Amino acid sequence: MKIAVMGGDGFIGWPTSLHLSDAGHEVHILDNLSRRWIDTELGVQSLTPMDSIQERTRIWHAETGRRIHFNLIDLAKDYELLKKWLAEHRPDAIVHFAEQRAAPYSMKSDRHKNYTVNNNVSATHNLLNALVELNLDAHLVHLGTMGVYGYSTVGAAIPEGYLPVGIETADGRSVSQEILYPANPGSIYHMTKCLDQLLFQFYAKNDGLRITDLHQGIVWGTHTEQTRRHEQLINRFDYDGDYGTVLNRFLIQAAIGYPLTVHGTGGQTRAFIHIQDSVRCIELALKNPPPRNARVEIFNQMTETHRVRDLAEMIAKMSGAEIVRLPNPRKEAPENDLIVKNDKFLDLGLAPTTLQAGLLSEIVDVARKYAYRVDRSRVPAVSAWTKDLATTVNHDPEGKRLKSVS
Ligand code: USQ
Repeated sequence: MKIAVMGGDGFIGWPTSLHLSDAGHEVHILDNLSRRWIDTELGVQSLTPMDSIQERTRIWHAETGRRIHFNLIDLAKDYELLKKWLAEHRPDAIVHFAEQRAAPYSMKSDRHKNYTVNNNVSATHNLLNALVELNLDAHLVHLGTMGVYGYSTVGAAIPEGYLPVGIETADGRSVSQEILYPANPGSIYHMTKCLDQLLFQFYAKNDGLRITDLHQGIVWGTHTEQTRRHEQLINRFDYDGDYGTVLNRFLIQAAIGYPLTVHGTGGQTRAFIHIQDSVRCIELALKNPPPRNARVEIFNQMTETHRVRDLAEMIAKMSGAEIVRLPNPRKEAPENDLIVKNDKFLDLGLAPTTLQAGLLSEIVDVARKYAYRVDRSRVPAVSAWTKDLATTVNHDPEGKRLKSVS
């Protein structure tokens, strides 16, 4: 297949591009390199040293003889350029990662809220709009999030996108219907993925576009089969308070002798998936497109659920790290249960990579190797969801704040 990977320079976009190229597909990355600019804005860098996208693709070609093409295009701002590229290349499928993906970054300030909404919603809409305009029947696979469902305890499993409901009609009959599971976003970032869902519903219904939305959990790990092949193919690895995600952060913290930063009681339960499974799921979704004029296909892309404090305890036991409970900068339920259905990927043959000591210590080893690149003052998460919370989350990185709550 000829596949366009929108956002192919990012944390999942890059290993996905390698995985698909390795499987024999013709891969074209479209990316505006915004993630690299955000690093500059925040004054942080990936724990792992990352080469330019051009250098990465050059190394991949030298190693494997396969080419990954790179195009500097901003989906949100360069609609005409995007349309021109799609008209010229007419890909069979498109994987869409080209969105700002960090909840804390999206909540940093009014400017970051605007940026996240404008960027994410415009990128998705421009893409859909161009597909219709060009009469291009490319299967669109979008990276959504488990966060569209919210994490409230309802005592029943979260279905894969659609919820069967019974409705009583005005004349007293009972009718049943399947509706999109009620959206319940916990951040501006998560809200943009809820808006994406509505755009997909409309374009599938109105124009018959073939769309798959992957509701992914928190990704952990750094290497995939392909990124291991050469030092310069290494994936990015975020540890800072905005872009680092919980399990990877705990592992890096353990490696550099920093207390594990549990927010609140650590009673938050979340869905997780290893990055190797993430790229496999994307390939499985690409191989199984919905027919034209069908409803949007939705998969829950996760393999297990864990409570934040259990993860911290497991890593503390494994590494001897200390745990601290910090005031939570987020407005979220302090404790929740989470049961999620993920039968569709299992039925398609996904064999989940679960949290095992081997893989966890591999990540600690990567973190130790590059520990000299860590700026410890960027570890605490200080982006607060409300002004009230901002006053409790002070900007005293590492020192007094950590000690006072331990
Ligand atoms: N947390 C801590 N300590 C930390 C960091 C986080 O206790 O040092 C807690 C947070 O308060 C939260 C939970 O861990 O309760 C998860 O936070 P996270 O930063 O790992 O994940 P989140 O902000 O939800 O976002 C990440 C990705 C996002 C993806 C989402 C999937 O950045 O792109 O969509 O995971 S999900 O969480 O299932 O919605």
